[in-house]
Amino acid sequence: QQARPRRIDLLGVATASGASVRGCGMGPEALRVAGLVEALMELEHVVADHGDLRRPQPELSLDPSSTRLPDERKADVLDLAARASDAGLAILQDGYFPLFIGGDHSISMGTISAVARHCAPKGKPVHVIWVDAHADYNTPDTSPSGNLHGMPLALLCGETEFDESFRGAWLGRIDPHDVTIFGARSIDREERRLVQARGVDVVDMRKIDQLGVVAALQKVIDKARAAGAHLHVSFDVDSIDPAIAPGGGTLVPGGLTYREAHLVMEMLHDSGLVGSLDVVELNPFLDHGGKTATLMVDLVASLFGRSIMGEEAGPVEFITEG
Ligand code: 5AB
Ligand code: MN
Ligand code: MN
Ligand code: MN
Repeated sequence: QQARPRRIDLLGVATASGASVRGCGMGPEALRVAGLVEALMELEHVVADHGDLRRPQPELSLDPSSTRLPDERKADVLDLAARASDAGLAILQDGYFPLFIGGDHSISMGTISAVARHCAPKGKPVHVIWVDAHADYNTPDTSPSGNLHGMPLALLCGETEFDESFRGAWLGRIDPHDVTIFGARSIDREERRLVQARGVDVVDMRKIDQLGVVAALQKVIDKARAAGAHLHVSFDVDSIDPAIAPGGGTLVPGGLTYREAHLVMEMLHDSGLVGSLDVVELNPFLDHGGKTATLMVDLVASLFGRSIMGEEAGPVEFITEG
């Protein structure tokens, strides 16, 4: 184990190819402008910014009015997922903490693949906490929209309704039992059937309302700790209530409050189990003066040890190699 300061490797994936609403390709830059690197450095972490992966010719030939999935968009998503997976794997194998910033949520096909590929040979279990208004467990067959940002979990969990073109060497696998969807309040009918059939743990907003966010999250942390798992946090900005996080393309009312979201990050920090993080779906074009970007920077800072009473409170260790 290794105490702070920690080396955090930032990798942007500047794409909206998995979404029908354009703009979240600008997410990585907005997070930087909002002070992401400075916030982490202020906590005495060392940050290495790898810049952004992007398609060779951004958005040039995409038809913005098309909501079904054109082949070109799919090719883009797969290309970026493959590159994010390889880059993320290299960061993990160097023993550093990969902080992936999106980009739409299809990038997690690659980022979580990296984690799975890193952990599997070592026999290290993985637990994914998917903080999101949505379940993102559609397949091309069940999806009402055809948008790949609604499908990453199903792909990663090995649903068969994906054609062979998805199955490159970059694709890692996770067990549906090692996934917790946290904060959900909009799940499609067929998608819900699939999630239930596979035994994915869904902590929906009603459960959070009833149990309280602390008890709800503690169960997830306890499960990950008991398994000795690498905990990957995939944080979709639309998990937060749209009133305080308007910068997203698929907003749903009734999300996490400011304090609930911070408490989630603070508790995840204190758990010492988190080994990788995605921050996705931030759409600066829809944001109000950087409000959502700034909130996300503050939430990431909470995950990396910022606390109201100073840096000493609670354990400050993350899992490391070996
Ligand atoms: B997000 C919807 N379930 O599949 C679909 O923002 C929305 O990454 C997906 O969570 C939202 O199109 C994807 C209706
Ligand atoms: Mn999502
Ligand atoms: Mn979402
Ligand atoms: Mn979204």
